[in-house]
Amino acid sequence: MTLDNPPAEVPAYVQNLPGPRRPRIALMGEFSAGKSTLANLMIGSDPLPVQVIATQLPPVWISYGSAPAVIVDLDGNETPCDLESLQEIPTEQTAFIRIQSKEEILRMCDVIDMPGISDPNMAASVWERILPLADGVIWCSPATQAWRQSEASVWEKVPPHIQEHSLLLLTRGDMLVSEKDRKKVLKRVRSEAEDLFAQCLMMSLTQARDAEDDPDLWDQSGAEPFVNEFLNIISVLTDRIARDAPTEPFVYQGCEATEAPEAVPSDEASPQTERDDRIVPRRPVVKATRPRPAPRPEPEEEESLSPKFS
Ligand SMILES: Nc1nc2c(ncn2[C@@H]2O[C@H](COP(=O)(O)OP(=O)(O)OP(=O)(O)O)[C@@H](O)[C@H]2O)c(=O)[nH]1
Ligand SMILES: [Mg+2]
Repeated sequence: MTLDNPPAEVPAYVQNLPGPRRPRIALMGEFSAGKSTLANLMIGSDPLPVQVIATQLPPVWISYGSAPAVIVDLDGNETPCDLESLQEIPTEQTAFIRIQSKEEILRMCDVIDMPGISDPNMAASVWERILPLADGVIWCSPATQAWRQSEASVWEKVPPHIQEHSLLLLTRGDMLVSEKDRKKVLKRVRSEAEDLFAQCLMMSLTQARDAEDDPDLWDQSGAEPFVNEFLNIISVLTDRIARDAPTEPFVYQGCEATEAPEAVPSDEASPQTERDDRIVPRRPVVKATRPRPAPRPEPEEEESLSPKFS
């Protein structure tokens, strides 16, 4: 299967996916673009190795739950996966590694951390066969060399129904020297790629990761607009899946979807709430044991130790 040649039948490795069906967001981009850093930032518990130079990982599919990690091969067979010794995974025969975690964001969506698109040591088929299972993509492209021709030529093959629920995220915003440079790069990339994504945004993943209880650093990182766009996409996809689930291919065949996707809590305190079921990002929240710094724009009751996306 390739992007030009989608599968005629539901692949074996999809038939045993545990329900419920949630929107699936694939993190894609070139080698070292920040995909795993973003996955860890979104999920909040660092389930993924970052910058494992010697290791080529197959797609890592992260969903809500507590089952141990497994390697799912192309026939749908599952074998236990030791996350400490990922080096030995034969990527050609592997569909994906499945990890479960009980983090809040995973109640809203599955996250699929993909290998780099132009990794010379890994066949493109390793990610191409998983991409059609995604509902949307966050494409990471380093701001210092954003949106190269090699990225554009892969993206143009991605089906429009995935493109329209996708974001182009320019990572490493902190590596550009000035605000003027950041605006210039964003303007250039938007002029080239705006029509191919729901939104193009820039942020610093490392600043957002390090923001912890520092709302200024969180704002400076550019994370807030990204979180809002991301949550909008999840909201749209959740509605669509609820509507289309009975007829959708690749979904429930062979697995029981006993539980409907969970309703996302609304923020009753927010005056900007446009819809009753609108999902609202959780911003960095001060640890309960620490003194609170300056007044926060939208205080939240929930405790959290790090910035999260839910
Ligand atoms: N300064 C800076 N460094 C970043 C940023 N995002 C990621 N990095 C760093 O870039 C390196 C690679 O990040 P990864 O998240 O492993 O990249 P990846 O896309 O998962 O890489 P592969 O899976 O190997 O393709 C790590 O050292 C990150 O800390 C950012 O926004 N700013
Ligand atoms: Mg990675």
